[in-house]
Amino acid sequence: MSKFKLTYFDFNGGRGEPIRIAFHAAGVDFEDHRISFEEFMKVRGDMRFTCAPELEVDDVTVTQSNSMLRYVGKLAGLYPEDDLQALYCDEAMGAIEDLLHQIVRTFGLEGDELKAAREKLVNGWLSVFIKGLAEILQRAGGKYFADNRLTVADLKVYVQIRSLRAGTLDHVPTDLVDKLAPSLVQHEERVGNDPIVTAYYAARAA
Ligand SMILES: N[C@@H](CCC(=O)N[C@@H](CS)C(=O)NCC(=O)O)C(=O)O
Repeated sequence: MSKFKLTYFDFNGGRGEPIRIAFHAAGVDFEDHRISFEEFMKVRGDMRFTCAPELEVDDVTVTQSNSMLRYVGKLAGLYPEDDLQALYCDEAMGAIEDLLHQIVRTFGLEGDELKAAREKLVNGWLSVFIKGLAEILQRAGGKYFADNRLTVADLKVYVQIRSLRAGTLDHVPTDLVDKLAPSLVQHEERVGNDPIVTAYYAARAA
C-alpha cells in the first residue's frame, strides 16, 4: 500500500474533512498533516496551485480535493461503480466545490463589508445551492446523493451543511438550511449518525 500524507487546515470542515473521514472508512493509514493559516501562508507559494488540500501519494503530490475524495472513496468502497450513479455523486461534490468558492470570497472582509457580502451570499448563492442540493437529493431517492447508500458525496455535503448549521459563518442564519431544505437537515443527521462517521469522530476523540 502506498504512503499517504494529506495537508490541510486544522479544523473539521472544508475540503479536507471528507477526505479524512474516507481514509478512516477505508482503514488506510495516512499522515493527517494539519496546518494553521499562518503556516499555510508560509508554504502556499510552494504549493502547485497555491491551495490546500494537497495529497502526497508516496513521492507524488496531487491537488484538487474532489479528485482526492473520489480516489480515497474508491479505496473505501464509498464511490459508485455504476457510471450514472458516479455522475450523480460527482454532481453533488462539484456543487459543494462551487459553493465553497463563493463562500471563500467573503473571507478576509470585516465589519459592514462582511455583513453586506454575507447577506448577499445568503440571498443569492447559498440559497441557490441549498435548494439545488435538495433537488438532486430528492432525485436520488431522498436519502443519499447516489447509489441509494452512503458515498463520498454524502460526506462532502454533510460536512458543509453541518458547518452552515453550526454558525461558523457570521451573518449566515443557522436555520437557513432548516428553512430552505429540511431534507438536507435530515440528511445531515442521517450521515452524522452513520457508523462510518461516528467511528471516525470516536477515533479522533480517543
Ligand atoms: N479546486 C481546489 C480549490 C482549493 C482551494 O481553494 N483551497 C482553499 C482552502 S479550502 C485555499 O487553499 N485557499 C487559499 C487561498 O485561496 O489563498 C480543490 O478543490 O482542492
